[in-house]
Amino acid sequence: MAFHLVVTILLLLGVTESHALTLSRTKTYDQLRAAIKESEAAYGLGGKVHLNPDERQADRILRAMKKDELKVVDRARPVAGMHFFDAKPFIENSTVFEALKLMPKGAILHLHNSAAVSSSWVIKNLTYRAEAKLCNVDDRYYFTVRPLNFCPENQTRPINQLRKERKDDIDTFDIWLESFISMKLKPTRIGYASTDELWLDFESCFDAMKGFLQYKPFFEAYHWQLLHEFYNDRVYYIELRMSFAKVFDAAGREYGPPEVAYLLHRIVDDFRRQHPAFQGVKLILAKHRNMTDGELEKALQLYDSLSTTFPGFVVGFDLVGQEDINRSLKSFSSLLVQPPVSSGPPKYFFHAGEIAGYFTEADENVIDAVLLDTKRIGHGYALMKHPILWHAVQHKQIAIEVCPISNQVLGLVRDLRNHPASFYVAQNIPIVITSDDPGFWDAVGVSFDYYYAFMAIAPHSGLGFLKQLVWDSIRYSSLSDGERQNITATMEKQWALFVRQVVSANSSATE
Ligand SMILES: *[C@@H]1O[C@H](CO)[C@@H](O)[C@H](O)[C@H]1NC(C)=O
Ligand SMILES: *[C@@H]1O[C@H](CO)[C@@H](O)[C@H](O)[C@H]1NC(C)=O
Ligand SMILES: *[C@@H]1O[C@H](CO)[C@@H](O)[C@H](O)[C@H]1NC(C)=O
Ligand SMILES: *[C@@H]1O[C@H](CO)[C@@H](O)[C@H](O)[C@H]1NC(C)=O
Ligand SMILES: *[C@@H]1O[C@H](CO)[C@@H](O)[C@H](O)[C@H]1NC(C)=O
Ligand SMILES: *[C@@H]1O[C@H](CO)[C@@H](O)[C@H](O)[C@H]1NC(C)=O
Ligand SMILES: CC(=O)N[C@H]1CO[C@H](CO)[C@@H](O)[C@@H]1O
Ligand SMILES: [Zn+2]
Repeated sequence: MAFHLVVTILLLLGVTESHALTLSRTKTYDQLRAAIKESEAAYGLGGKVHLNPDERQADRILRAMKKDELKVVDRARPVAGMHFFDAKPFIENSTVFEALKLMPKGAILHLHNSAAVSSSWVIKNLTYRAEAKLCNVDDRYYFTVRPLNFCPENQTRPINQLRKERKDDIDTFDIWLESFISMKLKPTRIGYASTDELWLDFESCFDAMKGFLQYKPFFEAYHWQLLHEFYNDRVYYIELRMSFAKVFDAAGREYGPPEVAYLLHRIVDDFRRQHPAFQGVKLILAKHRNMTDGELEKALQLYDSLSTTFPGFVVGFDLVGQEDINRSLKSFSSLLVQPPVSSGPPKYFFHAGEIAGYFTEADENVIDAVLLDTKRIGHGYALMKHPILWHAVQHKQIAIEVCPISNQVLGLVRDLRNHPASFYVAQNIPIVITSDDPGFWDAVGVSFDYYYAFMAIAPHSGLGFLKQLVWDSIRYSSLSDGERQNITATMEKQWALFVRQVVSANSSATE
């Protein structure tokens, strides 16, 4: 719309009553109102994206679908405002979701390997294998293959044997197994669990899963499935956070971090041979933040050697875990600024501000992340409270890795229409949409997170917003120039195909 209308709005918002009166005589109320809406849409994330004629048609169709869907439901309980555990069957029924599943999503930039694969696959596949065992100690259960040092041998049993004993009720048995690695099946699901309670359950899922991923055949099958689930969800590239825990094989041979990196590299290569459109995976070394200075030093040295051995494959460093009750980034800052390694500080991809506010130093982790020159911020949920930082983040083009369902499941926000990413979208602060740990909450891939981004976080958005998110996921990745060229070529083809699919699925909604 005409530039002078924008100027009018700005004047109107800043000027005196008499000015406003004059203006309202020259422009009708409705015109000004429409101009405000239009200017806001153009200002926010995706507002300046160019759409070709096909895309404009797909945009109209998507907006019509969205409007239908937001209108049809019970207005007191719109799906976009529901908790994912309750909303999932409705989302799966949605035509918007159908379209989002078809959409090529570029890159996934925030994902933890041991929580990435759907829990149902882990149960239906890994626990049915002969080597799978369950250890029970202190009222807790751990999947494993070989005896764990904290679990007496007489408390470790083959899962198939246990399952046989329940032959009358295998479904219940399998759901019980799944409850060790699914937040949806934990007691905290019901009621008003505190952050600490939710995180205890969440960490228990990682603890339960760990033993399986240390066994080479399981490690390989699991990561193959990971690539498969994300590729099926139209993801072409992944930056995967992992701890590089040791792996052992059937003969008892142990594989240290470099060999684990090599194993994964081979799995990805094999997958790419079968799926040439898939660009690949890069790894971010992610260690639990409950460390001593000495342990952090070792972790930084490990990163140094891995990134030297695997340049372009091991590309970053991160600290993970519940922020408010653990050490702050500031408490580590001198080591992080000047690590005791020859090649200088790593590229950082810090989790920071995944927090509602607990009045600890860790509340300010976002400040330290930016000072430590983080390339992206994991979650950045608390960024909204730091005006200097949102300007810095915009200026330095530090993307916020937004994980809507994760934030909901871990209790930061109940209704995703209230997620601070709405503010980042309105302010055109760069974000990417990603899924964090989908396997632990009965999601798969990243489409469910895109659903909430589109329906709850940016309810007035259309195809331009989605296009911006998808292309930004490549822009803010660690891909090299050559790799960028290749994935861009793939994405352009897939995107055009997607747009045509949307248009042809509904040619009636054209204007
Ligand atoms: C999904 O859609 C079908 C057909 O419209 C309907 O019968 C079913 O109840 C819906 N399920 C949910 C969970 O909305
Ligand atoms: C697990 O998955 C692999 C490959 O996806 C398949 O070959 C194998 O048969 C499955 N195993 C079980 C027990 O379902
Ligand atoms: C398991 O073995 C330990 C000794 O190693 C013994 O003290 C304990 O009672 C045994 N537990 C069961 C359930 O048999
Ligand atoms: C830190 O966290 C890891 C992962 O949860 C755990 O294995 C380890 O025991 C913890 N260490 C301390 C000192 O709490
Ligand atoms: C890009 O793709 C071509 C053709 O598949 C391949 O030969 C080349 O190595 C790729 N470049 C990079 C940097 O991956
Ligand atoms: C086309 O869009 C309308 C809403 O504009 C929707 O009701 C209808 O189900 C869509 N048809 C198809 C085939 O998707
Ligand atoms: C040093 C410290 O505070 N460590 C805590 C980090 O968080 C875990 C739970 O996630 C606690 O068990 C540690 O005590
Ligand atoms: Zn995370």
